[in-house]
Amino acid sequence: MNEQGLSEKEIFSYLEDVKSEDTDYYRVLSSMCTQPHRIAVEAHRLFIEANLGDLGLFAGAYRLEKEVIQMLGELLHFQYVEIPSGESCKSSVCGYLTTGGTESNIQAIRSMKNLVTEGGKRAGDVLNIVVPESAHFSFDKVANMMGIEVKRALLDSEFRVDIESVESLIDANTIGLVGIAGNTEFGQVDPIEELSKLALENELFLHVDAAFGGFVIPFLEKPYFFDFKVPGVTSIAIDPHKMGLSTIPSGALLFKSPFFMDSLKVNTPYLTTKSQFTLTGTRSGASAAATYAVMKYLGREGYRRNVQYCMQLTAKLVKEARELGFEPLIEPVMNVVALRVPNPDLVREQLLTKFSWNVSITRSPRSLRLVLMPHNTAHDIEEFLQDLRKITAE
Ligand code: 0PR
Repeated sequence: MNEQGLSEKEIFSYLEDVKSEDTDYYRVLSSMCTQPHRIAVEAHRLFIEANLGDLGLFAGAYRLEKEVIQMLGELLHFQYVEIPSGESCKSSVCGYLTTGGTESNIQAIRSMKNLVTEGGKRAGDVLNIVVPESAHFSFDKVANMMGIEVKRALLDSEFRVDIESVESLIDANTIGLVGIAGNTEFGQVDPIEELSKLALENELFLHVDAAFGGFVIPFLEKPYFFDFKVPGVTSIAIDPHKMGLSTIPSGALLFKSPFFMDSLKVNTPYLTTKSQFTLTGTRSGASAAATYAVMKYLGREGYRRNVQYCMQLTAKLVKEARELGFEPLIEPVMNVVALRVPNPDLVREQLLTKFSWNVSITRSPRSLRLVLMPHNTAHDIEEFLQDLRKITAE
């Protein structure tokens, strides 16, 4: 650090230079995040100093967090049950705003583990969870942090988890299952109802990772049962900072009842509140305000329009790619397309170096992965396909 402070002008001219190295999402087809909505940005600024790690000092931001959890609970069909003695929540749904899908997934599994090992039970057992092969790498962090074995079940030909494979992996040390509603690479939705049956039969928890799909699936024309309507689902991860158009960091973890969240409690003797069930201590109240504002501003209608727009781009991309001879691996379920092209790694590199397109690659099989977000336009898609054709014709 320099001894004497620099001038505001010097600092901001440097920051602006550096910012030019960042993307403004132009020609980005690889991201599940996007420009936050203007309303979210304004609300974020208004609550910039709010710390949800000390709820007593920031009662207003905390109220917004609770309202967001309530709205998300309604979106995800929680069953309302009044809990008179519940400490952390008044109604049956409860949860909190996390930094994103990674934290939500870690905490969901931590809650399973705490409930199963309460009072020193199962000491010495290596507990496990069964996740789809397509699970996000945040579950590798779970394994590493919590000493839980993460078993990966096979996928079917449509990249949904294969139920027989899940069943074959369940053993006496299995504590929970994970289903993904909108997997990262293909945008596919696992058969959550079948996972729910397995979970109920085997008395297991069922966490649904809807980090991406949570703000997409409820607004699709074709309904999928993936949320608290499905009886065995015990927790859901949903990220406002992805298709929810809020600011980063905005994730959310919802539990079916306070029973699950209470298992995460740690005493906080010197704070304005007695305990904390979050993973991080200091937490952004600005994110809560941003998410509250954009959800209120857009309403279901606004999110439906957003999803319709992205799905129209997706349909256009698939139709025009087919005309050029490129088939998608599956008929897209949401705004994620995995496109079969010859030599995808080379094509990806050339798209970037020659035409500044950012795309990503699926692991198995390797294909071009394209996420169609609100920052993309129909014109982008036409240009992208022209560039893809030039590269593959060489
Ligand atoms: N679960 C699912 C299904 C996800 O797709 C992701 C992230 C997570 C959990 C983890 O969420 P956080 O990253 O918020 O903790 N999926 C994207 C991915 O890994 C994240 C992303 C977003 C990556 C924008 C790049 C990017 O530019 O691809």
